[in-house]
Amino acid sequence: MGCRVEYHESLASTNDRARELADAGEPEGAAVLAGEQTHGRGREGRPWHSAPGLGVYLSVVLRPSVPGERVPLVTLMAALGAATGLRQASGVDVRIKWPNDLVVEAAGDTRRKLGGILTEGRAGNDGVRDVVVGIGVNVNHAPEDFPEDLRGRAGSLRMARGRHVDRGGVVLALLGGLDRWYRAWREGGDDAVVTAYRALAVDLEGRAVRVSVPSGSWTGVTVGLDSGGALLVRPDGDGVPGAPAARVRFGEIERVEEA
Ligand code: BT5
Repeated sequence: MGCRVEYHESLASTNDRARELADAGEPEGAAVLAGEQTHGRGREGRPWHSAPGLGVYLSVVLRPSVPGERVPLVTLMAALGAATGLRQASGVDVRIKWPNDLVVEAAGDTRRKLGGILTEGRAGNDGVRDVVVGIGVNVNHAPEDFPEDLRGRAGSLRMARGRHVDRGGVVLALLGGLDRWYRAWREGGDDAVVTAYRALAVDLEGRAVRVSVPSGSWTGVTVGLDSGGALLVRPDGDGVPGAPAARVRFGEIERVEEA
């Protein structure tokens, strides 16, 4: 990872630039970094607030030889790589909220999101052609650096650790973590990733959640993560004993108060 790293002071989105590099035939592991993004994005076109000079905005080109249905595992692999790298580099207890959020638990049951993963894959004639993995991490933000609507739920490594964190070190830790878990995935398969992911994830079991997918939203209780990386959720009101849980392969999960 990071065999070649391209740095830009400002980009619309590092994922877009990495896509261009993939199109130009750059090798796997080529990376793009930006000091700020003017149109940083999350999943489903949601915006990613990318303040200049405070965060890390990184995208990497991957070319895994897998069928399209295994691309969601890339998100889990990258979240795991990012979380392990950040834990090592900062000492902060970074956790993963399924599927792609990097979070820290703060005092008083508040949880703050300090990073996220955006995976964009493209199909070729024979499986996946390339995948761009984008990682955004809030590094040295203070609460007032976030727009008002994010202030109560966004955090940074600095807020969690109580002092300034070197962004260069964060970049190296992210590339190192990604490298390690991408290799582990290719050599050990989905199991290796899913097992380690479970150990760092929050709310995988016994948590009342709202599941939002493009077709609508519903509530239930989490019962685990299956071997393919899908979240298992038992829908509320599902009174049939032993009825199988729903397999949620993508979507948005929010905690809800238990009735
Ligand atoms: C994500 O999406 O969490 C994926 C974010 C990926 C960003 C990286 S930066 C490098 C690369 N280039 C890009 O253009 N993107 C990637 P999602 O799970 O959809 O979460 C988006 C939601 O997170 C927003 O709707 C906000 O509620 C919240 N959010 C936005 N900016 C945030 C920030 N800086 N910190 C914490 N939360 C934020």
